[in-house]
Amino acid sequence: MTELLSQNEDTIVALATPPGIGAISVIRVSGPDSIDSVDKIFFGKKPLKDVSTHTIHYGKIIDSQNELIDDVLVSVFRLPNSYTGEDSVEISTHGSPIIVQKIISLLLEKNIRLAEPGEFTKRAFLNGRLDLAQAEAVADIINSNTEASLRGARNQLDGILSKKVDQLRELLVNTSSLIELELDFAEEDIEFMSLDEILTNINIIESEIDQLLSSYSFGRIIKDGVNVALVGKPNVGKSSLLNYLLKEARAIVSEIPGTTRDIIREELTIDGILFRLFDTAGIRKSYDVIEIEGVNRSREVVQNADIVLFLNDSTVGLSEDLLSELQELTDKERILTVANKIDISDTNDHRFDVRISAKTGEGMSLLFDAMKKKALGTKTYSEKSAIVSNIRHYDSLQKAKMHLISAKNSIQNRLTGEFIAVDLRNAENALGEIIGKVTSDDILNNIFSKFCIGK
Ligand SMILES: Nc1nc2c(ncn2[C@@H]2O[C@H](COP(=O)(O)OP(=O)(O)OP(=O)(O)O)[C@@H](O)[C@H]2O)c(=O)[nH]1
Ligand SMILES: [Mg+2]
Repeated sequence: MTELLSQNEDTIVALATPPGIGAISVIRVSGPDSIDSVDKIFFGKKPLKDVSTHTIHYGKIIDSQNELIDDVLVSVFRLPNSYTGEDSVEISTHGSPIIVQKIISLLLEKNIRLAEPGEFTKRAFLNGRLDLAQAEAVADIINSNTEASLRGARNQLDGILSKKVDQLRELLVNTSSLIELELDFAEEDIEFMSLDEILTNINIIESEIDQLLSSYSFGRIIKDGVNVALVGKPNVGKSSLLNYLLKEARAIVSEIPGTTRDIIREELTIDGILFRLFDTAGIRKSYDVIEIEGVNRSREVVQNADIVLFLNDSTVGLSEDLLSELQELTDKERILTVANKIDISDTNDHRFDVRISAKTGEGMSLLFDAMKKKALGTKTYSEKSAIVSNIRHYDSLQKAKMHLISAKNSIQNRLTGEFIAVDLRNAENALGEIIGKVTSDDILNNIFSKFCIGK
């Protein structure tokens, strides 16, 4: 498959570094004509066609009018050990958009076309350099903005999820092929695997899938961050807490209830995890149209939050009416009930999960611990655990699980091997979608169109 694809593909070019002015820019070329084409505009000690793979060469880029465009460094990668699995060249130029534009135009005249978004990585996938989950991890790595999200994406690029999925697929393949073999020998009445053994295998696979599914809430939080709604009655200190966490006077704080009207959104990283904080209007009955709109927005934020940080004034006590309203708006498990202003008067009401002072900072580390625990759950994952962080993978795992359940039903209902085998094959295909053993053009286009050009 590798050779065929490499020979049929066009040669593509794109700027791989961010557009604009920089110290250097890197232009990436990949495909069967890449070395020959660059040779037509590059003049160094020797032609690139004569250099070995993974070497760097100094030379000049000169156009057809003999004009010097730039002196550059060119890296040459020959198939199959390049990023894309094809012959590739990377041209490092001075970081001027004009130089980049001129060099790309010269290459476009040499039987090369502009790359589509993600096309280099798509070729890496098609040429077997990466599986699909790993290719998706490349995008996640580029987009990661916290240490935790980078670590998660790295784990996926290293193939930890892929390996797990592949193992499960293999176990399914083995099981279903034995059932199919048995069908071929139906006349002879030979049993290759007992129904009990089949059932045991299915149960093993199903419980592994369950584990992967349950890692999703963790994986998603690691990758995308946590939405935290700061809610409560007016004047309890929501904006004061936001300001304390951000270490700046971001939101207006006053002793007048109803100070905050609009949603204020800010990001905060705690221990490498991204928390997206939403300060909201204090929830109360109001006759002011603007405040009413603000309160409506507060409720919306609650519904979309992963954590609802329900702040109370400890000098007043827990707002029971608001707590029951919040419990109707969101899952009870998401609510963190917090007492604020303990510098004035502390409380021993055991219904508070945490007690803090947004003024003195007392209790903050306990608040952070509670937020992390709410966000990540109590289950811990090691660096080597397979973790699902992509909704596409999650959906495929659920599909696989559904087919396994259907296979178990077939066994229980004493249906013939054909039925069980079909369910197992379907489950196998669903798992295959994750790593790209089974894919459609739609899936691929959908994944790679989200990449940037040049990746
Ligand atoms: N002593 C003390 N005062 C606090 C604390 N937190 C907030 N305050 C005061 O409480 C008042 C209200 O604080 P805000 O942060 O504006 O309260 P809010 O919940 O954002 O109020 P709204 O935006 O009106 O809903 C201000 O006068 C703050 O200085 C605290 O921990 N201790
Ligand atoms: Mg406020």
